[in-house]
Amino acid sequence: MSASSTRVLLLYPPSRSQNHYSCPMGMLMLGAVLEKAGYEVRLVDANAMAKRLTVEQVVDIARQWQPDFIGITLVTPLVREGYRLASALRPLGAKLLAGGPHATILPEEPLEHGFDAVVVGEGELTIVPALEALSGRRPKESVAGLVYCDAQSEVHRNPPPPLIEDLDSLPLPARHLVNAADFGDTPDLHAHIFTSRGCPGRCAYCAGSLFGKKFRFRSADAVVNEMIALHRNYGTRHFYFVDDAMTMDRQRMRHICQRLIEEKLGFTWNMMTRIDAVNEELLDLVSRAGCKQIDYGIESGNPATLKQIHKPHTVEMVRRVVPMTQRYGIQPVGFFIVGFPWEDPTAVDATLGLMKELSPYIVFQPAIASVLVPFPGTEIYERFEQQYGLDQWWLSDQRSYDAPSYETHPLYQVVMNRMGAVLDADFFHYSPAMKAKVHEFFRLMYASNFRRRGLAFRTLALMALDVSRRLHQLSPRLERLVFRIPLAVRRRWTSRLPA
Ligand code: B12
Ligand code: SF4
Repeated sequence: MSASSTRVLLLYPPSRSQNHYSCPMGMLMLGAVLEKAGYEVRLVDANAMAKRLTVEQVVDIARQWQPDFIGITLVTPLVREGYRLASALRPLGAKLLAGGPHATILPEEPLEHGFDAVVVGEGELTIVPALEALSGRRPKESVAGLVYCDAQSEVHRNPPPPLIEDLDSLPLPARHLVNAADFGDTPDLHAHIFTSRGCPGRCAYCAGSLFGKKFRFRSADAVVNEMIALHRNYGTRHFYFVDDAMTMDRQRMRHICQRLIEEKLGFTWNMMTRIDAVNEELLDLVSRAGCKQIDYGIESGNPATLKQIHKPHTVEMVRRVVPMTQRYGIQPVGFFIVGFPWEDPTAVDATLGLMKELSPYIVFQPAIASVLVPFPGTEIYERFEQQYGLDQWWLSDQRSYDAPSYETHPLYQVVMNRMGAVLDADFFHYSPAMKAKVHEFFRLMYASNFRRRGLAFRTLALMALDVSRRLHQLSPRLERLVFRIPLAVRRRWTSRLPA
């Protein structure tokens, strides 16, 4: 089987909660590497905003295209869908390869769920040798990072591949493989850029072992050149850097900014970074270079919790950095987590207190992981696995979670993002008082964020959420009855929106 006649389908499994307005970067990187090696590649993201696909629809696409190999990205929240997809694809006869964060943390697991092999860690250097090994053109034991079963069903785990030191040597993401219409043709379609990998942090809840502890980065010139090319090819003017902590190397960050300023490119951009990885001089510079938003993982207002989860910042640093960010014309966005197993409602009050203080400056970002999720491979998981029976929760019906939907959850839980789902999973057996505190935490986020949308909207929206919660406590059926008409109108309205 030569590479030129070989078809590879790369898939991202379906989910109710993910709504992608751009194609996942990992698929674009692997697509580029495979094309360069002569393979025919197709990318299917089942969560593409304007073409959300079910497992059955993905299988239909595969049946029609008849790939020789299918590569599936596995992230923990979607691993059950990933395995369901693998079983449904199995009869088509293509070899199935898994990769991504979950596959890296638990590489043996996908082999028990229909995959032929697993690639651990960064995929760019491994995917081509892995496909060659799966088609019998090279010995499997020669591929670093490959995990597979032999004919006797014995699992072999080759040594991990070395981290890619020279990130500039990687090809640019294969953005031409993306069908813009699937993602709603938004201006953000080609806005994502990765500029670095790895984080030296050791946050107790973070499943970030994929790219290692060493901070590696692309050169400033490679980054700015990619921005210019994206502007030229797709008209992108606003960019999102997907790095975990973009500013870890200040010298490189200065070079990126200096070029953006000197060449007067007029681009704007958002990034994520750590509270301890910025200072006044840097904020001034990034602001002049077009930075419009910085996402910070603040996580807690409780000094004892910050210490226990090994956050490198203090509450005092947060109090200084957040308003300072806003002073430089950059919107600070904050991620918080509540529900650590050692926290009681009083401990959460410390976080609520900090959030109230910050609310004039910050936009809060509610997310699934805003209520602690014990991801495998994290310190939290290791510490509390026994005590809370967490073993393989991601495979269980009771503890799996996805976004609540209007069919299954009350209005207030659906609107308040994913809170309902993680509370349903009840990883840490919260008391009713703790659940009420978690509700207060989400309500505070929404009340603060709604302020930007005007008094009338804020008052009505908060009233609807409070009524929904009260009614649901009295009787879930009553809540459903009261909100049936407004929800039906909403459904009708959203179904009229263009696909
Ligand atoms: C951007 C991002 C998102 C975006 C995705 C948007 C999009 N269009 O892709 C959004 C905001 C939607 C998102 C959501 C969530 N995310 Co997220 N996200 C990221 C982030 C910051 C960057 C991803 C990225 O682009 N990386 C760069 C590319 C190049 O790397 P990659 O995708 O991992 O791919 C490489 C390898 O994994 C491998 N690979 C990947 N797929 C495959 C497939 C095959 C066949 C092979 C061989 C190899 C391979 O090769 C690739 C190239 O080296 C990562 C952190 C990180 N630094 O990676 C977290 C991360 C992936 N997210 C994570 C989590 C937990 C979430 C959320 C649950 C959190 C939340 N906030 O609620 C939700 C998931 C919701 C759900 N129901 O699934 C975790 C996953 C942990 C885990 N155990 O699975 C990560 C690792 C963050 C962390 N440190 O904990 N996320
Ligand atoms: S700083 Fe961010 S990426 Fe680094 S370990 Fe902590 S949570 Fe993970």
